[in-house]
Amino acid sequence: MLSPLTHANRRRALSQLLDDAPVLLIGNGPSARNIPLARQPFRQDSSVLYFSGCVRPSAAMLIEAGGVSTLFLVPPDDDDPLWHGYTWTLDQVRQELGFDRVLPLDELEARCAPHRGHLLGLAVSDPLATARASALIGQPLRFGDPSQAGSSALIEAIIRLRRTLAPEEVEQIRLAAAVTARAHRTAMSITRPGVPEQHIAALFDSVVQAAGMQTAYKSIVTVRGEVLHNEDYPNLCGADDLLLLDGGAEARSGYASDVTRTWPVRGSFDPRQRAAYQAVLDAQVQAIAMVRPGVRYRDIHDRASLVLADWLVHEGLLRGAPSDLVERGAHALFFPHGVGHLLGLDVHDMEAFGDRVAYAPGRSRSPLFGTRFLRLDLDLQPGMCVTIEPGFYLVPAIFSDRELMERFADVLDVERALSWKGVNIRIEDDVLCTEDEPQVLTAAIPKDPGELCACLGTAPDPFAQ
Ligand SMILES: [Mn+2]
Repeated sequence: MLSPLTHANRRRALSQLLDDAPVLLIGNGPSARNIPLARQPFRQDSSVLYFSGCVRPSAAMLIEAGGVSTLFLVPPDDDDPLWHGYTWTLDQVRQELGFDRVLPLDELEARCAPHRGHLLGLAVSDPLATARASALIGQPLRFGDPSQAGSSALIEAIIRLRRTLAPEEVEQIRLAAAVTARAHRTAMSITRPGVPEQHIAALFDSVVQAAGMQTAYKSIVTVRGEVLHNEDYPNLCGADDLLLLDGGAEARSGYASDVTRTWPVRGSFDPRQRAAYQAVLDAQVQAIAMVRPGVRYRDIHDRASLVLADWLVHEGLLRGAPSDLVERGAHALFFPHGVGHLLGLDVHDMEAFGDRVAYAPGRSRSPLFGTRFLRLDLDLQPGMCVTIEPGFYLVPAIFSDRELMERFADVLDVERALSWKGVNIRIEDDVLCTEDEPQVLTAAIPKDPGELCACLGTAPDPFAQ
């Protein structure tokens, strides 16, 4: 976890950026699974976490001039020692988290009253917390709608603070990445024909949980990698299949990791799988090498696209000059998503605030097929952490789209393309932009084909009947 001093410094920096305007942040509340007592796993809102380190449900924070900060909590219940074995006091939390004051949550409205009309606030994923914040700041708030995500000045200040990571934040991603590496290697070790996806997914998640962490998002573990965000595990691994695993641990402090590897179930690639794998790997390695200060992220996306287009022409799936094909977006028939995104406390960091986070002023999403899913187009700065994740897929929805098929009829060999069905590959690492060489924070997870295959099928499936 990060120190109380770090959080206090962040609150002071926020106040300074906002010329001492008062800020109200209300965190997520508990969410019931079925009966009130049985709850969903709790995840604090990332901005509340960033400025407080508080992982209790139903916390709120008022930051006043100079960064003077009050935390509001629901006080402990008299029966807590009976049911939970311990209790705590508001003053203990004040010392633990380094706040100027900690008060009962029901004083929030009274304490905010003097700032009426001036408070800045945010929407969070919990609708009740968002409604309460909306009433207090006097402005409509709606989570998931970037135009109603909160007070603009506050969001701009948070983006400025969160967009580059301090060394202690990078250290947290490294902690998550170390667990992610263990989980990926363990998943590789039980992969062989006949193993259910469900077993590999359960084992991956259990390694993360055994380390005291949660996964940063629902793990994708699938032999149908062409479904980009496939979250079900109904299949058995077939001998000729590639298994795609997109999964990452989240450190206890909230910082995420996000890694994809793709490997052959049989334990070795067939020639076509190997060729496509090498093309995606070449694209990824060249893209990673470009993660340097001042480089426009869109150019990294284009480089990865060009490497893939070059190979697609070589294999006869596309015809024409690779650079022309990329300009037209033809490569996106096989690589339909962006090459990556920002990473931090959120796996797509601050995505709830919309494109103002990851697109520089004056830049907006390209309307072009494929490139419109590019989530990031900033000039990189030291301290930014990004993913680099090119892929190659045969997506049925693309090849049954008549408009796309007509548009690219002159450059696409449909029959040859469809003969690659089942070869779906993504390779993803978390990369830190530094003053010089890029640092791959997830380099411990094998991706060199030889090293990768040596990790496959080396252990029994612990869930086998
Ligand atoms: Mn990702």
